[in-house]
Amino acid sequence: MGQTLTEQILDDHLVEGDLEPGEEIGIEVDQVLTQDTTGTMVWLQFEALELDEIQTELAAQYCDHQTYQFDFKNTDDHRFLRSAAGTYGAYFSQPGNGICHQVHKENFAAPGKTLLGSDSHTPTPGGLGQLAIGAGGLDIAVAMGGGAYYVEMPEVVNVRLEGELDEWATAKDVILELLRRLSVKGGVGKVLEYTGPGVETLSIPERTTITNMGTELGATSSIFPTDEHTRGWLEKFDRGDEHVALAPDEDADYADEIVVDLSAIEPLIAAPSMPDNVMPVGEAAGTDVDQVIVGSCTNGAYEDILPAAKMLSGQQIDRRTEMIVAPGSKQASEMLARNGWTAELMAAGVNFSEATCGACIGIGHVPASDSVSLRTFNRNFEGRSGIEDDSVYLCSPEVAAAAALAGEIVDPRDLADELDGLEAPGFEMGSGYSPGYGEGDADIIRPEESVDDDLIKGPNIGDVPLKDQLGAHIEGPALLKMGDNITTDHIIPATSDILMYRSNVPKLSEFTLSRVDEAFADRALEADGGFLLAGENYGQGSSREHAALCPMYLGVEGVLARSFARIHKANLFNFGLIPLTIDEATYERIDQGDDVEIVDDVRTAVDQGREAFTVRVNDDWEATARLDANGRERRILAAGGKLPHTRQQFA
Ligand code: MIC
Ligand code: SF4
Repeated sequence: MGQTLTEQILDDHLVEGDLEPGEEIGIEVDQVLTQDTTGTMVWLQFEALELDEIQTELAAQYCDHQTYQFDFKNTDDHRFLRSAAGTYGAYFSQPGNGICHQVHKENFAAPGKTLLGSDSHTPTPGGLGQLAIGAGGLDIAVAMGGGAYYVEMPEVVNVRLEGELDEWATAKDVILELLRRLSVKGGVGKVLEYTGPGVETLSIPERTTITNMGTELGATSSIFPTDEHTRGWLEKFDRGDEHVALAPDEDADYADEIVVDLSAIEPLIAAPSMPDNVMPVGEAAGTDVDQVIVGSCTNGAYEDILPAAKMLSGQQIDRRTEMIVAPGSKQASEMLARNGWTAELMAAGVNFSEATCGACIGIGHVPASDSVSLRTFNRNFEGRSGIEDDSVYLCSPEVAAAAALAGEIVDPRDLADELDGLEAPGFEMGSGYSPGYGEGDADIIRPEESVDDDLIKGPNIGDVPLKDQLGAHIEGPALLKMGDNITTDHIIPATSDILMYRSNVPKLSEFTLSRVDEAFADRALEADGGFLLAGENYGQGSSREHAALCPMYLGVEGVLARSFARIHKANLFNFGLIPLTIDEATYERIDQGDDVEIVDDVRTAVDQGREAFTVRVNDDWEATARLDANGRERRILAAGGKLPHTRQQFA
């Protein structure tokens, strides 16, 4: 039986296990990427592992999330990151050079290689045939030290693309269509592999919009085969020699097949406040729009912004609406400027942001109260834009530009009928990129150009807290009862007032779950132990390990949930918190404040590989909770987390 493309790449990198879905495999990591908000912990952990230099082929440190440096703490973080990259041998992308996924795609993404990144949208270069996976920071630190990355062998699903996109339909609508069909849980444990005759109709920026947002499906990764589009993209950056022909075997065996007829795709929109709340744009038409933003790691390429620029050229945006363009990289900004589009957009009334994540996590351009914001981003979780009760819609640049012109949500096809001369902009590849990270690139410091050989730690850079080894007895209150699909944005928000403490865990912990219950952190500290209680898909969204680290710091011992999101579950193990799965009846019956005791000798049960644990509630009734963990995860849990465990191993 032939192999899927995913299996081929995994096979090439396999160091442990068999490619059996559901079984754990260990893979060699060729490249790592990290960014400013997860990177500080990565390097502190790398330092704690007492290693001298990075062992992967390439490591890249980006400064992209908080580039406005509102507070010296952010600037201290950036200086620390530059010093760490220089000291240990990573490329350093300066603040303002762009969002990690876009800059990596331009400079380093390499077909057939593996990439591990401390950001959940790391799968973006899957559009170039790279097998890229998002993970917690500690997993990145260990991989940089030469350790394998362990992950459950995913099921590989064939997403067969047929036909060709019609006018006004875009790659963004393809991934929104998949979210509509599969939901934010639909990709958990899966790699989505795109095949079929529709593939060749999509350019690299279009493919990477799709692979980027596969994360919103919960997928482990998403990948396209390579072809002349891939070669052409690499050539634009003087990297044509990195092209590798990649395709699944003809008799590859997929776990499942999803057929998407591109010609039937129409303009879609994800309504507040989940990326899978998808509907045809027409169904939301007529809603007044206060703010429009085009950009982010999903739609921030030059080619993504170009259609909006063409639509707005010579026009004026509606007086009710503010519009911002936030390019994904400085390269994209430069191309817009060189080709005259910046001036066109400005004349139409658009404001420009530097190339940053910014507004995507509520840093700048926070919507007004009780207002509607339309964004070409990938996430619209409630409150993420920086204001509670926000109303954020996700859509393509075309739909965004149409709304800016009309002042309300409108199907661009209807607007084109109304407005004389508004034509479908189509998709056009850019030319005239400046070549990537070679000598003379002002914004990327190559390892050999480093200006640092020691870590520079400002007063905000703290230590990595550690947990004791797992003991025999765990008991404590159910500290907080939560519903389904709780995101890591709920657990540790990323807004600017909080983000500056990512390298200061004691301070950051004060904000733990504050979006759900402001009193949580105090209650947890006081209880000094206890559990979190949650519904399905607990911890979806961001890869931020702080969502496990901070509860650990507050004394939380474990999470009882109906199910877990992949990266967050790994982060819970990494910081020594026990993730237990419970059934619906048990979830319904436990109330916040109830006393929960694991009856078994937990340490022995974990060591012996036991799956079923008995929990006793209020000393009154009992239920079964399950620990779904392999031997490695159990050893990590027993050691009190991955850092102590890895130190033992490296020693
Ligand atoms: C996000 O989109 O939520 C982030 C901010 O990029 C996170 C990383 C972080 O929390 O620092 C992610 O996607 O992993
Ligand atoms: Fe940045 Fe938003 Fe992309 Fe996360 S999803 S990397 S915050 S642009």
